[in-house]
This record gives sequence, C-alpha cells and structure tokens, in this order.
Amino acid sequence: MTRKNLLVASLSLCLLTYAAGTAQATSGIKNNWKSRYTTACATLRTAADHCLICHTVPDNGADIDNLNGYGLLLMNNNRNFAAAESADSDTDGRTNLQEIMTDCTNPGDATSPTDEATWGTMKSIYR
Ligand SMILES: [Ca+2]
Ligand SMILES: [Ca+2]
Repeated sequence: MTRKNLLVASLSLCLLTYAAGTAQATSGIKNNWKSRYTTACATLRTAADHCLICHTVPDNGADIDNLNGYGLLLMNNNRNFAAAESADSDTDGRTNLQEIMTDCTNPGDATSPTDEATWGTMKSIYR
C-alpha cells in the first residue's frame, strides 16, 4: 500500500467513525424521548423519529443551529425532559407536557395543529 493510499484509508476511517458517533448521539435522545413519553400520540412519535420535536429541519438532528424553543430548553438543561415539562417553550399557552401527553401538539411549534379529537369535538358528533 502506498503512502497516499494509506492516508486516504485513514481519513475514510476517521469520517466513518465520526458519522457513526453523530448518528448514535441523535438517535439516543430520540429513543430516550420516546421511552419517556410512551403514550404520546403517533403524530408526535413520528415527528420524534424525524427530529422534529426539537428541530425545525427534518432528519437533521445533529445540527444545533435549527433547534426550536423546546430543543434549546432541553439542550440548556442537559437533555433533562422532566425539567422542561412545566415550561411553555413555544409560548402557545400550553405547557410542554400538556402538548406532548394531552394535546398531541408540538411543544416547540406554536402553530402545530392537533390531530386528536377534543372532548368538544367528540360531543358535537353525538348531538
Ligand atoms: Ca406550548
Ligand atoms: Ca405547540
């Protein structure tokens, strides 16, 4: 193996190792989030799979430049979910925990619609 080939092989190995480490870190917090909120609605669990609970750009969880308010709060609290639950990160009038566990809305997006029927909607169907 020539010296040049050895250098190319070493650089490739370094890049692969870095990429694997980055992917592992981002899937770690996604899995931790889904483990904590096991009964969160399917819409939010899918959003978590694509990094959209904490980021504004899908599938780009390694980039902290696109964190939303909820993602920033988690980052500043060392990824402590409990510490972020009582806050209203997107200032839409609902706490992060309420959005995740009750309303099925994104805690980092003030305009996220819910796909879960509210009690008022259900009552109006049966009137
Ligand atoms: Ca909120
Ligand atoms: Ca929201």
